[in-house]
Amino acid sequence: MLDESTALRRLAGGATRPVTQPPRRLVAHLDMDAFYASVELLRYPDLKGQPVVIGGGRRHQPTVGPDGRRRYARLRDYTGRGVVTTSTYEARALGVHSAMGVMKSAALAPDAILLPIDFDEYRRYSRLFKAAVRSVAPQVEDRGIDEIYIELTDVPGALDDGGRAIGLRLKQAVRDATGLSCSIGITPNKLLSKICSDLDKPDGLTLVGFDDIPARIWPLAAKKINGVGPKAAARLATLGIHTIGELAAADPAMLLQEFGKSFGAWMHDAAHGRDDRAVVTWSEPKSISRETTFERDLHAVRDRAELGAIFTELCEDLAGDLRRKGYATKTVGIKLRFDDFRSVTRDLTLPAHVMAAGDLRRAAGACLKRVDLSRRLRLLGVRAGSLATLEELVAPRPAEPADEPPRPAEARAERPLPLFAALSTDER
Ligand code: TTP
Ligand code: MG
Ligand code: MG
Repeated sequence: MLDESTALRRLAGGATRPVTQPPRRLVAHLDMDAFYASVELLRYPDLKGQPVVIGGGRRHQPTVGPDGRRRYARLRDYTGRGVVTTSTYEARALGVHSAMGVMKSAALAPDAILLPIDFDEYRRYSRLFKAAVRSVAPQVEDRGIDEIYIELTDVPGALDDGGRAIGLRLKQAVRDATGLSCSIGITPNKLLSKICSDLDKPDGLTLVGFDDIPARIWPLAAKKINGVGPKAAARLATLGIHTIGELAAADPAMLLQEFGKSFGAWMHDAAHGRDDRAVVTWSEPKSISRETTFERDLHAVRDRAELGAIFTELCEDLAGDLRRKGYATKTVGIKLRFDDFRSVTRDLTLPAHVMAAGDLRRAAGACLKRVDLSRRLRLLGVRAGSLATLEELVAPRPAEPADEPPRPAEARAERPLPLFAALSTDER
């Protein structure tokens, strides 16, 4: 935590620091364009150029008519509570945006096409584009399904032209591996690159150096800074601060007073394009979870079978996530949301790490027994916490000659370790 005099001293020093600094560092932020929608367009290329919304369920799967032509669901026919995950730029032009209710989007774009969400496919493409980037520049920080930071400083030649050549190579690598376009910002730090990847979407490449900050960054809305959320932006607006430039020019002492020492000082630095966070190439997830909102509210007794099937499927998906990422869990939790929007969570710590769907299902079921289920449910989620990597859990093996072939999984499964028991059950 910064004390006030240090914070002010830093700000005073910062305010007079010249903005012309040679780019000793280059960082890229890469974000895929209309990601889920673009992945869908790869399998339905006939939809290119049309307004398409991703937010449906299985019943919105396209069908093939007797004439051999594909039939798509239209927004106007939608009823339900789904939300738009994303949409093509053509749909966005009609006012549709992420997180909007599908029914609301139908009022804006009734003829737009609705496609079901297929997370597995988006995850597959996510892995593909990240691997393509790593083959060009290995220092990658994962920031979610469709975006990453890339440290370019040590990539040979990257600094020579402000990052243009490496930026073009990254875009080409992503396109070759996936057929998809992305937008990249390349600047001296993460903060500026995150802003810049969004400036020329889709298929953009935006290079900004410290010298360009007044012309390129200061005219933008303050909320374009990642970390200035809607609340802070609204508060800034009441102070007459709308743009990043106005924020940069604001009296630092006033920012500290209005927003507290650390957030106030951070906002001042951010408005001047200062950020020295490293690109973090590896981190352990704290937990992995899956959840689903039901098409209609379900009751624990009256809809027992349906609820049970969804519950089992969530545990199977979660087990798949754990297996793919190489983790086992010792704390299994559930999250429920009732028809009155009240949420509850329960968790259970197990005697040993598990990763099989059946084990997750049993533990989650035990959690469920501890909840009053008289109200109907809107949402159900399952969470795996206290994660450990499989390497961490493997007991030290007796020394083996180096040339002995690795033992098959079945042989290892004979060990009396709960983890291996879980592994073998899961693979059956
Ligand atoms: P974004 O990168 O925010 O959006 P996008 O890739 O669809 O479009 P853009 O070209 O503007 O980057 O999010 C990536 C994916 O995450 C998006 O395709 C769908 C999903 N998503 C949601 O499910 N809900 C949301 O509210 C948002 C913002 C995204
Ligand atoms: Mg995106
Ligand atoms: Mg994104």
